[in-house]
Amino acid sequence: MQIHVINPNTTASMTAAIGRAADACAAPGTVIRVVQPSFGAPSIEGHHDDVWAAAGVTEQVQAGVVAGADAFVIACFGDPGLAAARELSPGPVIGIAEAAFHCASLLATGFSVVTTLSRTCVIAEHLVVQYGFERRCRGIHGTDIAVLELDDPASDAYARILASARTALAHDRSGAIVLGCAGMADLCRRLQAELGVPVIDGVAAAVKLAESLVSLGLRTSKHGDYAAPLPKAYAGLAAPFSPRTSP
Ligand code: 2AL
Repeated sequence: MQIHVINPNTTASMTAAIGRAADACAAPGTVIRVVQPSFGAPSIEGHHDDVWAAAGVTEQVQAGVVAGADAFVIACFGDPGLAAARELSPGPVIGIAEAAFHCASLLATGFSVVTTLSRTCVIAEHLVVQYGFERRCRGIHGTDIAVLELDDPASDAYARILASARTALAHDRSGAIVLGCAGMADLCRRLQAELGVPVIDGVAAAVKLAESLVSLGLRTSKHGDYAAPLPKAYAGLAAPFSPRTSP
């Protein structure tokens, strides 16, 4: 099976790190193809970045469908473009935030999210409500670590994330930690060992859920709003993204 893992930002080193995290958890027989959009922001840290990331995701899903992807993972914690990607793809599309919320809820009655800049907390908060996890998510903690700091081995990001997770566990009545950025994937095991509670990296969670759904023969429902977008000619900058024929 072929899973396309989309890093919605344009930082190649982060795309490579996400690819390593996906490869590390993929089952034998799963081929991971890690891709990034041809345009957009170097990191997704706000609503404006998010809009361009969503468009970039649709670019990569359109290309991936043609290339024969069985499933897609959107490897950014805002799950940019998730619903649009599900319209475009016959196979499952899994966002790392939604995947992590589901996995955390199977392991603890409540979870806390530890994320990057405080300004991104509201994006996670909106997703919690949209996905119906209000009763499970007990707190969302910004660390004020910029996404690309996570890419820098010399930064003190690990220590700050660990401290924030300890605060969350002490005050939120939560039993698990969800990591709120794809760039935190390689910190997951070490954090879990030190914290002694389940720590969920959405990239691994999404890859394993995508594999499971494909193995079960399950695909995105095309009955209703995830039906293929109606064919029409988009104008200007959006013209190359015009939906043509149903997949
Ligand atoms: C992210 C993420 O996962 N990738 C990115 O560029 N921004 N999330 C976040 N909360 O900052």
